[in-house]
Amino acid sequence: MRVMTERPLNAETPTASLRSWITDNEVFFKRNQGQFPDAPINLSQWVLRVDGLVAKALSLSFEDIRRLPKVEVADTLECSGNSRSLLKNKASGNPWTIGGVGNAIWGGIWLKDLLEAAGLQDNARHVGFEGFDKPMGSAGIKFIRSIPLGKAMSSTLLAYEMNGQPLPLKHGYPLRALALGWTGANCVKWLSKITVQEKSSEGFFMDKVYRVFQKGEDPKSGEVVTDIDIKSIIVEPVMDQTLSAGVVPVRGAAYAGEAGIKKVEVSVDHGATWHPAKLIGLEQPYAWRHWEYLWQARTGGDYTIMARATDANGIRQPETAHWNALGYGNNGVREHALKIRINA
Ligand SMILES: Nc1nc2c(c(=O)[nH]1)N[C@H]1C(S)=C(S)[C@@H](COP(=O)(O)O)O[C@H]1N2
Ligand SMILES: [Mo]
Repeated sequence: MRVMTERPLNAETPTASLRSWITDNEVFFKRNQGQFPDAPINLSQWVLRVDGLVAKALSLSFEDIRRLPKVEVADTLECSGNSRSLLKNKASGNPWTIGGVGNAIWGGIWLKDLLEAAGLQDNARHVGFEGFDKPMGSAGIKFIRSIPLGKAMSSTLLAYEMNGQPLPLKHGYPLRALALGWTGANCVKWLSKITVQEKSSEGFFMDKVYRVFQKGEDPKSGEVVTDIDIKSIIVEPVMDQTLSAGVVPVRGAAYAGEAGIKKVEVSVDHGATWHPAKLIGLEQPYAWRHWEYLWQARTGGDYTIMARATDANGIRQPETAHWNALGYGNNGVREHALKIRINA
């Protein structure tokens, strides 16, 4: 993996590992604001508290969680800051290239089942999540996030398995939230408490970051980063690769959060003309779709390859990314262009 920082651990999925539909747990990108526990906590001591605007607060053991109906769903998880380093205008934050993303099959329970067991009060509007990782840095702020009740009740999972294995320590053992199709920041790891609230949560991780704003603007005036926008990445060939003339497979993945993928097109002439790519591999809600275009490269020279995806609602990736101060959601077609050389 390409490690950007060791403490806290921030590392991206290697490009070669983005070629398979399932991203192996070992190479799945790791994004942390704080220090995760050194060793798995003792399951018999772990408790999940559900409180706030509920009829009856709950304290659940891991066994209680395991006794609820299990579901397995695919979800492509992407960090809000993925592809930040590819922006022409630099934005501060971890210098992700394209590897702040991965796809896994997550096993767990629907958050809805827990919330229904606790019973919602009439003024319930948001659901807050708290993890037990240790805050880092002088500010010492806990990673607390909330999502709107609608998302919590419709499509949010509490996962204890990742690709058929117990949720790995670095990915939130023993239990994490997954707001399906939403960026990683909405998916709190090492869950200890779930609180039903009238208002969204407050604090650094809600108000200062994970919002789309321009330099000089109050971060809080910006929209909260939620659903992942339509995007495609090229995973084959790679930047600056030299290839021989002939059939050059161009392959990648496209994803759109809660929406499906309608089509992907590829250009090998810097965006002048576009060719339909073939959608390949598995198709599942909330999961990326792999695609390929078999390019007949006849003439030697330098080429710029680009991919652009359109989601099921007909929304196409922007030609260039919508810049914002923290560089979130870079899904620009040009920002993801590859330069390669063909030898005749
Ligand atoms: N408790 C806690 N949950 C967290 C974080 C964190 O620092 N602490 N980071 C978030 C961010 S910004 C992302 S992108 C995802 C990354 O999940 P992963 O490390 O399993 O890939 O976890 C999210 N959940
Ligand atoms: Mo993130």
